This record gives sequence, C-alpha cells and structure tokens, in this order.
Amino acid sequence: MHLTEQQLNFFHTFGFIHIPQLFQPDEVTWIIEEFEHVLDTYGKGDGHDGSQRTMIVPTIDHSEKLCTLLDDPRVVGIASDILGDDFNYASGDGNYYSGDTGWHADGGYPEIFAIKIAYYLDPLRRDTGCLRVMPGSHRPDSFWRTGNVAPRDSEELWGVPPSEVPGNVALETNPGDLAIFYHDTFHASFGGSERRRMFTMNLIKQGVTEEGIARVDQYLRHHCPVAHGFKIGGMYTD
Ligand SMILES: O=C(O)CCC(=O)C(=O)O
Repeated sequence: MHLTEQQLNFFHTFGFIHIPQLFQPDEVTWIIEEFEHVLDTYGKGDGHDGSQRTMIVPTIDHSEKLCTLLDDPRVVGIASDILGDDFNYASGDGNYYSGDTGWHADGGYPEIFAIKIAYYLDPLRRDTGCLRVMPGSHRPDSFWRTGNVAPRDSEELWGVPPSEVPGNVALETNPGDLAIFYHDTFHASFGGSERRRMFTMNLIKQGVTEEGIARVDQYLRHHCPVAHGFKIGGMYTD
C-alpha cells in the first residue's frame, strides 16, 4: 500500500496520520496473541497489576511472526513513502499502559528523521485512552517548540486540564488501525484503562552523511535496551 499524495502532504503538514483497518480481523487476532506472548514471557506482563505501566523494549524482535510486520508490503509501502525505501527499523516498545500519558514529544530533529508506527490493540476513544496529537507541533518553528508553552503544564499556565489543551486532535482507533507520527509531534492520551495494549515500531531515515550517521548512532544509543540497563535480548543489545 502506498500513501496518496494528499495523505503524504497531510502527514508532513500535521505530523501524524491515522490509517484505519490496515489489518484484517484474522490478522489482528494473531498480532494480539503474539504481542501478549512477548509481553508476558519477556516483559513481566504476566505480573501486570495496573498500578503502573509495563513496558518492554524491543518488542517485535522477540516474535518471528511480529517481525514479519517489517516485511509486510502495506507497512513497507507506507514507511518508504515517508522515509525513503532505505529506511531502518530502530527498535520499539510494547506496553500495557495504565492511566494517562502526559504531553511530550519523543525527539526534536531539524528535519524528518524518525517516525513511530503505533499499533493500538483495543478500541480507543477520545476519553478512553486513544492517542492525542497536537497538529503541526513537529515543526521546528511551531510555537509548541519555540515558545514557553509546554502543554504538559496546561493547568498551571492556562487553568485547563491537559486533555483540553486547545487544538489537540483525538485519533480514535480500533485494532487493525495504524497511528503514525513524527517523533517530534507532541502526543498524549487520557482516560485509558489500566491495561491498554499498544506496541510501536520506530523507523528512521538512513544515515548517509557524517552528520546523518552520527544522528543514527545517537538515536540507537538512546533507544536501545542496554542503554537503559535492560538485558532482555533482541537487537542492539551487547
Ligand atoms: O498511547 C499513549 O499513551 C502515548 C504513546 C506514547 O507516548 C508514545 O508512544 O511515545
């Protein structure tokens, strides 16, 4: 599958895109089964009691079947449209989220470099934990980046709860959908359950120049499990 010119423009303009029902129900079934197996077997997910987020990095690396998502022509087509067909997989997390996620970006790069493909495995609505995004916040000249306007501090700054910061968009998703966003895009979620299932694939642009290769290197150091003290196997371990 390829993005249309309009979809690609939308993504680059607003910093996110929602692709509904890319995967069929029978595919969703095995994706969820594999996800839960990985979380429970390698990520202590079997002990998740909802008191805090359970996370594993990386995720798909632990399952041969989930790894096939990296070769899936639908995923490859979309990722190639955005990053070029020499993009690289660069790890990704798997989660049983619990509760809200505050506003944040996953990085701040001067140009398109890294995207996150998010697979949410439960039906999620605006107030039940779907991804919220701040359109345009990925742009280096966005006032979300240049001004003193951290949406996380919305109560203190403007007297409104973070879920009601003006301009935010709720990406309501069902299993089988993809939510794709620039690492730079501010995002959050509100009102989710204590076991909200989601995993990501981080994809980055090929490093070609010296500066580009240094960026890739720095990215991998930051996102690899060993850099965070985890010894859980998968790529980029020692
Ligand atoms: O779904 C959420 O709670 C937010 C996801 C998120 O923050 C992320 O993937 O970086």
